Amino acid sequence: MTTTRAAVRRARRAPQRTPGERAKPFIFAGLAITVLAVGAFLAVGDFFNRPPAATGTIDVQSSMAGFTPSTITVKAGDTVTFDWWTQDAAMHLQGGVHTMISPDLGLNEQLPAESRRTVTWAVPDKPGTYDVWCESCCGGKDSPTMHGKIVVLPATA
Ligand SMILES: [Cu+2]
Repeated sequence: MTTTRAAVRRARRAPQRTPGERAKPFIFAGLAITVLAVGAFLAVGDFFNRPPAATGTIDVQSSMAGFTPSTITVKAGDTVTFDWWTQDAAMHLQGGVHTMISPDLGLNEQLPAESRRTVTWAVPDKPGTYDVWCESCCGGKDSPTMHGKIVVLPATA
């Protein structure tokens, strides 16, 4: 009888758990790891998905962080080609486009969501540092983030 009572006591102290209940912490850990892995993948995805710029072109990405690179250097009088791309979805962009606007430099271009296009541009013979901005997302011209710089070097430089 004592053995039985002891067994009952032991059973009360350690409630029986089903295999499913025992697996719960492992399932949770697995889910947590999966979520972290997906997050990490999305965070570096921009880097891995970055398409290589065609030779002789200037790679420019538009995103919620503005232009990448934020400073573009060109030479007065040159004809340059931007290899311009974005991974942003239309829902984040006014009119479904990013824009590249610099009235002083004759730039007023649009880039549809999740796309890539080239912009061929004759750099005016006006050396200096110019403002370029995107008007169609994240506050547009009013947001410092949406501005970049275009440095036009003298043709002789
Ligand atoms: Cu934009």
